[in-house]
Amino acid sequence: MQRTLVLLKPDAVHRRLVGAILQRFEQKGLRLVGLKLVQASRALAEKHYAVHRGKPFFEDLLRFLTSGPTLAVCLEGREAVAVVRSLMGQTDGAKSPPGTIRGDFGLSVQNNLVHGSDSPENAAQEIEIWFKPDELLNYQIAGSEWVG
Ligand code: DAT
Ligand code: MG
Repeated sequence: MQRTLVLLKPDAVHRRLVGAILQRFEQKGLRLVGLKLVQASRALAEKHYAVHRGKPFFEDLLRFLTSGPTLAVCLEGREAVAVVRSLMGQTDGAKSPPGTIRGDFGLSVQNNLVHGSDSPENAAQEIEIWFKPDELLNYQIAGSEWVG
């Protein structure tokens, strides 16, 4: 079963959208494996967004991610990486279609509420950045034979 790393970024927490966004992932059938409210340090934010180092928006992006609480979420399920990316929508909220998280709740490019890993390899790395092994739970979820 595939795992992915989701972040509900500080704008989601400040705008009180955490419940609404998490509900979409749960309703789709993804399972919670880890959940943790984090005040990200600059070092953590730099590690997470290392691939964007040197881009013009990098410093603002770090300032944003360290500006308030982030809910780190590890989700598991069939094709979890691609499923999360499709529920999120496009990077720019203004271009993201209705029905997606960013399309329904966001207008900004930077303050786009949610992060989702873009490949299984990056998911494994990002889960390691945000969670210690004992913060990820293995359990049999009720009804899994119906959901997948
Ligand atoms: P995504 O979060 O959709 O995977 P990304 O990995 O390309 O997008 O970029 C990471 C984050 O950086 C993105 O969520 C918001 C910010 N960002 C990307 N492009 C930007 C831009 N042109 N201006 C400002 N912020 C940007
Ligand atoms: Mg990305």
